[in-house]
Amino acid sequence: MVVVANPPVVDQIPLLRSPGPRDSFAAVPVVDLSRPGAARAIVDACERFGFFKVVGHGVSADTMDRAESEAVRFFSQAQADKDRAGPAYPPFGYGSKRIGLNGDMGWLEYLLLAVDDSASLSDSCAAPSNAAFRAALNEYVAAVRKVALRVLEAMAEGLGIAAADTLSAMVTEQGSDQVFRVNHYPPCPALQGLLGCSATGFGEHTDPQLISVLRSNGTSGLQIALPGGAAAARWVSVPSDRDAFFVNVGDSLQVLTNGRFRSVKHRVVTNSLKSRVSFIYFGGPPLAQRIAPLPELLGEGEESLYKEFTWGEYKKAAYKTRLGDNRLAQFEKK
Ligand code: GA4
Repeated sequence: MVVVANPPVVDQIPLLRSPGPRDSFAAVPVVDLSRPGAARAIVDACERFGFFKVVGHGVSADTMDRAESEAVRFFSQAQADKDRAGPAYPPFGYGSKRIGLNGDMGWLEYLLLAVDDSASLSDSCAAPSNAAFRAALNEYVAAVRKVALRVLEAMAEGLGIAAADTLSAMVTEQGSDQVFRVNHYPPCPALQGLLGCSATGFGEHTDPQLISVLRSNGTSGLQIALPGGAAAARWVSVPSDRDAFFVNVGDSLQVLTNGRFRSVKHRVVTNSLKSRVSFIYFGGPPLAQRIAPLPELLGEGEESLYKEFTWGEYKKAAYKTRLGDNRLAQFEKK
């Protein structure tokens, strides 16, 4: 009898060219939230890249460090203990290597967690069960959410929208769909030095929500695609900064601004020597929220580039796609 073994998981993870010094995106826009002019700088960065770095945010290093060290402790447990906190699908908890429901794989393990209306991890998900880890994450989530709200308010201001809370209210309303993700990318020694390749940590994609706010432990790996116009997009590495946050514009915000802000394509490449730990807060609206260009942003005679949809419809459609698919395409008016 011939037994065909399943290929090892690592063989199912696509390879990427290892980033070199010349790929570094030194010109990443930096916005100091504590200074006047932040709103304009944010709008400019969202129009050019859909991505920027935030400093002057006021979140204490303690809050970040505590959450990070608890996360490191969680991921260093035996596999069987971590598996008890899963699976991530459905609905939330621990996952490893498999991303989404349609076959995407990455060299990572993660916790996918729901955030409730009061900005805490939702009680509906018991994982993680460790009280100190939960407390540290709750403190971090409350702080990062405030940063997200300040950023959304600054965006509205910079866009000249009269009601300052037009965007931020979408993620604070009752039933808003906020998700928190803790990612751990172990070093991937199997590929060290192999033809200049690294394993994909998290494959290229855009985020479906309004905005995502990311913080990592200082290990590089995040790359964004610079818009190339007619040419192919160029992937650049974002220099890591453990004291800063990085903000991605998501698909929903692209639609709300009728394409003025661009939802940024990004991915993570593994490091062959160091672990990367990242936290990402995803600000999404309630499921019933209609996602359509804000009337104030439409010029005279300007029409929406998109068909009408609700966040619930978009999310449902998103979970039928592969990570790298263009999820907005099916909602574009032809
Ligand atoms: C990308 C942004 C967030 O990480 C996420 C991801 C989600 C998942 O990991 O379950 C998705 C992905 C993300 C978009 C397309 C679908 C859904 C995996 C996937 C293949 C939590 C989210 O909201 O959308």
